[in-house]
Amino acid sequence: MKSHCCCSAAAWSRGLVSFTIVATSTVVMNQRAVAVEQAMGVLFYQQGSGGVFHYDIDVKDSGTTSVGTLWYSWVPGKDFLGLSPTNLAAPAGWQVHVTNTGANDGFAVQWVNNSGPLAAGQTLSGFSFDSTETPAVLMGNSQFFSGTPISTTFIYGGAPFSDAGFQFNIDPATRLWQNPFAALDVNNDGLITQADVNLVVNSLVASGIRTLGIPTVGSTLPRFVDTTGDGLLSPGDLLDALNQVDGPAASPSAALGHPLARGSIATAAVPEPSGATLLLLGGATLVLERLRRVRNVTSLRRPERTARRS
Ligand SMILES: [Ca+2]
Repeated sequence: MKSHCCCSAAAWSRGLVSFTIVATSTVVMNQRAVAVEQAMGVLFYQQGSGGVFHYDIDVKDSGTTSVGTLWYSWVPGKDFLGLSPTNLAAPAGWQVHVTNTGANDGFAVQWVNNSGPLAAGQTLSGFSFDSTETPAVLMGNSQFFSGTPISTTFIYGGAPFSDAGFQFNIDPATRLWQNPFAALDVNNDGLITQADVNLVVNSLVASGIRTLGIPTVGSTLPRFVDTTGDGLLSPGDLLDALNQVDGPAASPSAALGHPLARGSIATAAVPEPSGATLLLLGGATLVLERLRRVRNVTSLRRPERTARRS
């Protein structure tokens, strides 16, 4: 009996443990099953002629569901832009049109996907339009609905009104030359590679160290060349890009001698670089070396990098 009792107690105990595990798993599964419809975006702009600005939205699906509709400057029943945008464009697989419900309503831009929505975690650009409304105006409130920001935006997982939607704001960019979702992805292809380093080097060679200012339509500079986000095209941008491409195990000196880095400088230069550009590149490299030494001495590298080198 005693033994039987012990077995019963053990079995009961195992049952309790099993029950606890099952209950815990159910909770975790329920937590995982909760879908999050969410997005974030930035409105980039370039100044054109005649007071026209070219606007381009970069949007990221920051939730766990897809994005099939992007409706800028809108909530159900209300459109917030003061003027009807022109020169509408859309990424491949998306259709675009302006929405407006009458004289007492503003305007909005609706993009709807028709070939495969934006997946969770992915980013997409190319949602663009032109307008004579300035970035400062688009940063403010609607003239049609006081107190509501023009930047108010909605997404839906599929077609418009296909679910509850998610409301957020897409404001004009404050870092006009920096990739908002991956600062080192200069060419915005979703990867951080030698190609990004090459773009920074090319830009330094072609344009020199300079203040970037407001982008203009037709500018030949890469849109996201300012990896540091300080509004300058400088060797600091090159330092940022090289550090990432070289990887965590590279020492400062090895990084400078990295085949990819040297190759980029050699092959990225304009066909016949002038003495001035060579001087600039040399200066940039010296500044880069100095910055690297400072970072090394002051142990600014992340702890895990130091651990991997030792
Ligand atoms: Ca890239």
